[in-house]
Amino acid sequence: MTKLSSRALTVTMATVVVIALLTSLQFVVSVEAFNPATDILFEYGAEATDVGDIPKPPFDIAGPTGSGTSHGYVRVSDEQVRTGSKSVKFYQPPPVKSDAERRVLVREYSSGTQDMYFSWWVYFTDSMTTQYSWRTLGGLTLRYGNRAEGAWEYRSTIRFAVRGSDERICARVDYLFAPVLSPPSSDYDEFYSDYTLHDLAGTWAHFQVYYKMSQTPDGILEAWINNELITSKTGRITDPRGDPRWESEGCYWTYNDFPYLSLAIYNEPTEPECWCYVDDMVLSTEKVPESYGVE
Ligand SMILES: [Ca+2]
Repeated sequence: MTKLSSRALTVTMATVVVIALLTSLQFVVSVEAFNPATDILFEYGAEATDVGDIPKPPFDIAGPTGSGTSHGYVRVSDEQVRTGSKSVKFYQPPPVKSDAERRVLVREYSSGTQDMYFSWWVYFTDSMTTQYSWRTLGGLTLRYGNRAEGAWEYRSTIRFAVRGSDERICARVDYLFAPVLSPPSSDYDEFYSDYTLHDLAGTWAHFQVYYKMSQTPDGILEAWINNELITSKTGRITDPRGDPRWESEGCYWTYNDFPYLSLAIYNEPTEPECWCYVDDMVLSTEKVPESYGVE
């Protein structure tokens, strides 16, 4: 009886050891999946730019876009940082805002690839929790079409926005050939997270999206907040060249044949003055872990 119990105990302990080994192996593998030396396509943590300057190396857009004069800006700041001593401040002035002032954003068109993650951290201030409106926070976007004025007709996206009277953060997917202009896109899904702007105000929140382009039904669109998966759309065509409309409508790319990164506060002209901070923006061929910061 004693011998049997001892054997059972030994087997149990061996099982525990094996499970522990497997768990630690999995941990090692998941950590090693991200190698900054080989996986990073683009990163920016504001450390090499002077406070008050426009973020460098240059984004294709860094600041207000759209028409009208603007007192809004995107500037390097030392007021709130996640890593190092600087971050990027997005600022919108009080109402009534010009078109330019309600579109404060950065975009970078050139560093991507057709299978990549975009990771960034945002510090929402209380100034952003007093409002209710549609608001783009950022993500990855493909643009294409056949219009003479730069092929802005269609988009496919995986990005974050804010919705509803409780200012809930959601991941929004625009599927292939979603119209950019009127009529508004109808071919999209929004996946609500448990987070509201109010929940996240005063903390650094981690956003990450994954866009795997494919002309056959094995494309992937995914989004996480603080490493919590908000949506995972798999088994879809995610490259417009895999859709017959690419040929029939004579489409071409607006920028490149891969998604571009964008970050923004983008809301209505009547919204109050608001600002937030962004740090540690990374485009990567592997998922970026929570512990990574841009030196
Ligand atoms: Ca930084």
